[in-house]
Amino acid sequence: MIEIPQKIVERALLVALIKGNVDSDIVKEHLDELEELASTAGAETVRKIVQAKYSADPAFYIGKGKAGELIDVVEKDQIDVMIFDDDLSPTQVRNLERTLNRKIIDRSGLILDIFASRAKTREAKTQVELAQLQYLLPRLTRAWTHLSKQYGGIGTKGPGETQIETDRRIIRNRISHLKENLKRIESQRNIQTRGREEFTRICLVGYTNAGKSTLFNRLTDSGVLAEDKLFATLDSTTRAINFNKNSKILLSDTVGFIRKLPAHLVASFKSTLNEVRDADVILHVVDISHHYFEDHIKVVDETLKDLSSDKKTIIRIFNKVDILKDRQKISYVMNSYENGLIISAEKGINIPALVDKLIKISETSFVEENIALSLEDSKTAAKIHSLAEVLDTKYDDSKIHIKYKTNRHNSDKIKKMVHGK
Ligand SMILES: Nc1nc2c(ncn2[C@@H]2O[C@H](COP(=O)(O)OP(=O)(O)OP(=O)(O)O)[C@@H](O)[C@H]2O)c(=O)[nH]1
Ligand SMILES: [Mg+2]
Repeated sequence: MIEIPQKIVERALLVALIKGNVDSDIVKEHLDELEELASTAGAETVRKIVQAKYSADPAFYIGKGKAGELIDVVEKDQIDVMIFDDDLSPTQVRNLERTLNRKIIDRSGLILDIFASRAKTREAKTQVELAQLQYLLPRLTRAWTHLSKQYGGIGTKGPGETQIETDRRIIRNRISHLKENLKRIESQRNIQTRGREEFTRICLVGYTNAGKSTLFNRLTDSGVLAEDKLFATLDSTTRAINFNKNSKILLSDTVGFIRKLPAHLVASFKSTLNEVRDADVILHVVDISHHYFEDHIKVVDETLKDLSSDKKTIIRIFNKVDILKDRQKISYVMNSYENGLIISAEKGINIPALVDKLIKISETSFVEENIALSLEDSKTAAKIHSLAEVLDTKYDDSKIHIKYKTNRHNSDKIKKMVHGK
């Protein structure tokens, strides 16, 4: 008989602080989200603890007294790991680990772990490893400083320090190596996307699990992974859609957002997030059936601002209307949010209205323009050919007159090139 090893499910205790006047309902909702993240990472939540405190304790986060109280709890509930809804300092991690003798994970560490297990392509794997090492580096340093200060003495000087220095150097070298790799991958991507200038670029963004990939599949007939897990998508996928011959659209599906997305992740996912920056139009997918959907909207809006993409045309797509119980929300969002559409990507509800909207956008996002260049300026003429569909070229004694059609993004580029010099 073959014995199949069972997958070990870690038992988790989740911890959050209610700081100052923060609404306790919101903290509980954040803990529910942390539970989802924990389950995505493969842990079972056994208990959740909320501690009210004016501000976080610098040494123990929840306070030394509270940490002491938890010694019995983690023993009785056979807890393997404690997960905190905030980011912890290296000192806090060390103190908590010492007191409770359990693995201590913070929110960024958990999200990085999920990203690491989800990354499939070389690009995503490189991006995640880079973020993980950058997260690790200061922790390595500070944990050591802390240790040597507190204990000093034998074993904490000399060779020990050298070891840490070596580790840090190895990590730094690896970081620069990964950055180089990412640059190379990014330049390959730029080559691949050349020649697609006549398309209107539309990008799906939204809180994780809102239904972006499901909608992407519905609109493009693709089979990208869509599942009821956080961060199912890490890589962007782009497909052309031809609703009719005047509308040329490139639709991109990309990584989801979440509150407190670790800064290192956002930084190292720069090239993936370029899909958002380069888009002409953004479809912001919202799970309207979620109790806190408006908090999710805020998080996404803030992230778009960080990506300098909040001034683009944004259409809010309120998804999952098929499972919406509180029907009053429909009139509420229609009155509160301009440019919104209520759909179900899974059940296909209201998709034709969305398609109509996209066709209109892509038809009107093209402009026809004329430009006159000096006869010698063949460089700019060649550039126009690469950025636009050239409809007509005429020569007179002193000028080349080019009539072209392109999207607004490239039209701006061309005008800058011609008039800006
Ligand atoms: N009931 C219902 N479920 C939906 C709808 N759209 C998507 N879902 C479900 O919601 C879950 C998440 O869908 P995805 O399309 O993977 O969501 P996503 O936004 O791409 O998520 P990430 O890539 O993880 O950020 C899946 O289980 C889908 O089946 C919908 O209109 N109605
Ligand atoms: Mg997805």
